[in-house]
Amino acid sequence: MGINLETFILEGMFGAPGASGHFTSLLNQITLAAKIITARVRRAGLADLLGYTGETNVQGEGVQKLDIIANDTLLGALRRRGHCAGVVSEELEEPVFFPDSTGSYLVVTDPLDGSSNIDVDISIGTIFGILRSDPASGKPTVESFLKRGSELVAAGYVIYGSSTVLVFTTGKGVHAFTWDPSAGEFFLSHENIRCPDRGPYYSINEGYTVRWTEGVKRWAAYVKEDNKADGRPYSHRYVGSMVADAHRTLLKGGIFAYPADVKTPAGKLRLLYEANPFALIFEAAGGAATTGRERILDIQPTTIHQRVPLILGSTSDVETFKRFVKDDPEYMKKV
Ligand code: AFP
Repeated sequence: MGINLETFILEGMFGAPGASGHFTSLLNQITLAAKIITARVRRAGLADLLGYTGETNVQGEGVQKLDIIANDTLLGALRRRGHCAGVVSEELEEPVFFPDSTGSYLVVTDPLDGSSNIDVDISIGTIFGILRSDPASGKPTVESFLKRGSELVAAGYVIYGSSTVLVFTTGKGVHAFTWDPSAGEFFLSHENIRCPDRGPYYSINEGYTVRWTEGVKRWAAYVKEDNKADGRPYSHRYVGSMVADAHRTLLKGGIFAYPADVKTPAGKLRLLYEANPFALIFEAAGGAATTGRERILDIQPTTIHQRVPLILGSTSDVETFKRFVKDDPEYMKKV
């Protein structure tokens, strides 16, 4: 019989001397939310859950019904056992605090990433990161969330793809669990994932070529050159759901890039709940994550919905990208 996620988490807890069980319980609640969201995603077309609500979120994007469902499901699960003191969600302008909580954990999340792909049955996902709030400094505030990614105690994502897979790390190993709908359990399917050192895919929105800085243009030309010795040209893949593009990159190798460009020097993706969780996962799997200039996990956040250029993947592919933008004066230039 396979190892289910709950057993895996519990066994991890028993191996941690002095563990209170709160962290394990919190992870279990996130798993519960993932099971509920999976069920909703799988029934979306049947249950009239698709389509826009007519509202816009803090990023000015259309809010879809499943976005709201995923957000409410996660908040409900996290509030339940009192281990989580507050949440920053992509869907909410301000953090949510749970005043009754006695817990010392904070969660950052994009409850449903890639939601413009919902209506066309393309993979979407949930991203989460867990921080520790310092109980000695009283009730958490907005500032409590403004911590470097290197301070995350755990991070993970759930991809709702051809199967549902939950991937998480506490910063050491990266493990994936595949949802078995007939058993109603996540079973360990990939233990100690290692991101290959290079290639064979590059993943970037090629439609924005006109906005790229010279360094990014030269890098994109380089990965498409014919050079058998180092595996070029790379194949292009771009889903437009970061969870799907990053999941493929983690397992197969290569590079995912949502770089700075001349229109958006700060990039599009969000530091706290998109870039940081993936950066922790990639580094724990032997990969890398950078803005092109700086290691993602070293960035001191200043606001909760801050955006950041994000390049992640195989270490040698990320290094190559960095070389191309190193002396590019336009890259991340403040306007
Ligand atoms: P949506 O949630 O609005 O679909 O955005 C998805 C996303 O944040 C991320 O998952 C993708 O990698 C990226 O945006 C795609 O953005 P572009 O459409 O600009 O390439």
